[in-house]
Amino acid sequence: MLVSGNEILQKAHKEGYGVGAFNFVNFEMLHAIFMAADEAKSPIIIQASEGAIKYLGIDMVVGMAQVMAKRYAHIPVALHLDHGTSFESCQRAIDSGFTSVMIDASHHPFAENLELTSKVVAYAHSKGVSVEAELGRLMGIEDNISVDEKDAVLINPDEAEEFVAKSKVDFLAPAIGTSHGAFKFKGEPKLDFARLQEVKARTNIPLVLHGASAIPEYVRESFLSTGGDLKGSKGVPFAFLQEAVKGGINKVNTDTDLRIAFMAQVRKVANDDPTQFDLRKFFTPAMEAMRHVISERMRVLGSAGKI
Ligand code: TD4
Ligand code: CA
Ligand code: ZN
Repeated sequence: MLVSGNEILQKAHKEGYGVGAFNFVNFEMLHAIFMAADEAKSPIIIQASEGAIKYLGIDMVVGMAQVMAKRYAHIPVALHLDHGTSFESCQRAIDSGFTSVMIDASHHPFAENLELTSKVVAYAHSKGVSVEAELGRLMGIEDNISVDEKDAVLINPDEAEEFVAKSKVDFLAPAIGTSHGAFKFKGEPKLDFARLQEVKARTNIPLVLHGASAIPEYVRESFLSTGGDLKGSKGVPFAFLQEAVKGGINKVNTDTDLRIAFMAQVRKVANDDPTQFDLRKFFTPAMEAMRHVISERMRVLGSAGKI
């Protein structure tokens, strides 16, 4: 049975470890996540973006998640809406069987973000569903943040304290310098850990790291060696992920690493045998590579062995 996000993240918050929140867009990704959780004995959050919901249909997203949760009944798992853009989107997810939602209104002014988040919290909590909100902005690679600009883009700890107290939100995603995708940093990786610690101290709730893919060297290499192009790519190093967990991060959003690991194997099979067209011959090694990346991440974040 799917459990609420709170059930998984309150424990992680108290015991000081990070739980991977892995995105899926098909059965193969979902299966790889569960196989990894089973192997590493780790709780999981499985999440779908609005794009994934559009691609699969919301009934398929929830249906597959429920079947897998039942098949792996010993694994604590929450189904989370990633980057919900409106009250209606969150409401639809909740009514369809999601057990956790994110309302992402961080591009709105503080007061509007607070108002919209509070509205989602009221509805979600009446149904036993947990809510994540975001403060600050994820930085893109083009943004060369100067010291002055930093306070305008990254989370403000005073605001975080007020936001959490007033909205009663369950989890908060603080912008501390990550961005989505494969191109996270222009120069050396840099995150604002001091700001993170301040936000944790002021809010004392589970915090969420978006844009947390690491692009480990062997994953990059698996893609490059099949003729793939990842020029300029840079992820969040494992040591930074661990520092972030120490600083109070408990939910670690990971998608790009899974996509790259999976597609590298699809490319490899296509290169190795141009006559191959049995889908299973592509997807079996792809799932296997993804499973490996995920179970390794569970050990890095400290969620391995927690069930
Ligand atoms: O929230 N996420 C996942 C974003 C998924 C986007 O899905 P669509 O393409 O359907 O919009 C993350 O924070 C993942 O960060 P990562 O570092 O893995 O890119
Ligand atoms: Ca946002
Ligand atoms: Zn995200």
